[in-house]
Parts: sequence; structure tokens; C-alpha cells
Amino acid sequence: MRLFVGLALPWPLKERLAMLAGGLPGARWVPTENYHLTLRFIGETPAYKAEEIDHALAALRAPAFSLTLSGIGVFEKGGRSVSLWAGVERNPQLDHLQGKVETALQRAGMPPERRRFSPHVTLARLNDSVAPAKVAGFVQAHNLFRAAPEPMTHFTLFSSRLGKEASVYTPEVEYELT
Ligand code: 2AM
Repeated sequence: MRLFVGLALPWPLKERLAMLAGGLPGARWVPTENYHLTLRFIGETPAYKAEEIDHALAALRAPAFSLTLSGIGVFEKGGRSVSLWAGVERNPQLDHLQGKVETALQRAGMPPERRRFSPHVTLARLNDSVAPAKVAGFVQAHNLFRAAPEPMTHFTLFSSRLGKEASVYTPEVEYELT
């Protein structure tokens, strides 16, 4: 199964994000129910390994915290925008949790994640059909986006099935933040 560790977002926050969707012809908007914040992508995993990962995550202790989504940005690849996202206000407790998840997964035998943690919620995937000027205009127009702080009381091991239109994410296990 294809796995990742993330934060599920409460429904009001998802609805708030969904209000941003639109006005960018050619963008593939993420369905509202799919919004999440990835803490660590794991990828294709055999069942026995998934169990080890679950055990390692279940042993992790980290405090609950408050998450504030803020700002809009894009990731670029080869000089063109490939995804549009909502950012996260600087948050040492989120960084702490991400570090703990990383350590737990390495203990479970996963190779270290080389990429720097860049917390975000993907809003849309972009391709060549989306005019760069429109993307710049969208980011500019939503420059001041900021959601109300939301309590994060657990993190989640998700499985992901790649669908034709959009991926289907299933929360497999929830782990409490204390
Ligand atoms: P993204 O939203 O920035 O694309 C489930 O697929 C989650 O894992 C998504 O949030 C996605 O991040 C992330 N993800 C998918 N493939 C990845 C990869 N190869 N490396 C890191 N993260 C990945």
C-alpha cells in the first residue's frame, strides 16, 4: 500500500480552503475532502513494513498544538509552477512533531528523507495549460490569506490510492497528540 503520515484538517478549515478554489483556468483543484498536510511521505510499503511503521508511530509522544494556515505559494519545477498551496505560519511544535515522525520512521527502517520539510496544503496541481501570469495573479490576489488557528490533537497514517480524477486518501490509524 502507498502510505504517508500527515495532519487531517478539520472540516471548517477544509471549507475555508475550498473557498480559494477557482479562477485559474486549467488548474486541477484538489477535492475539498482531500486537503491535508503531509508530515512525511512514505510511498509503496509491504504490509509487514506498514505494521512496523504503525508500531513506531504509536510509540511517539508529542504535544498537541495549534496550526495556522497562512499565505499562498507555488512549487516550481524546471522554471514552471507545478502546484499551488496554502502555507503554514512558523510553528516550532509542528517542526518538533515532524522531526519525531522522521526519527520514528528511520527506527522502523525507512531511509532518511533528504528534502527539507516545507509544510503546506496542496490546493491545485498546475501544468503548461495554466498561464503563468494567471498563477502570479492568483498568488497576489490571495496574498493576505490567513485561516483561524485550529487545534491539532492527532496525526494520521494515511493510505493513498491513485484514482483517475483524484487520489483517494484513507485514514488508516490516528495517533493522539498529548
Ligand atoms: P504534495 O501535496 O506536495 O504533492 C500524498 O500523496 C501526499 O504525499 C501529498 O501531500 C504529496 O505532497 C506527498 N507526496 C507525494 N509524492 C511524494 C514524493 N515522491 N515525495 C514527497 N512527498 C510526496
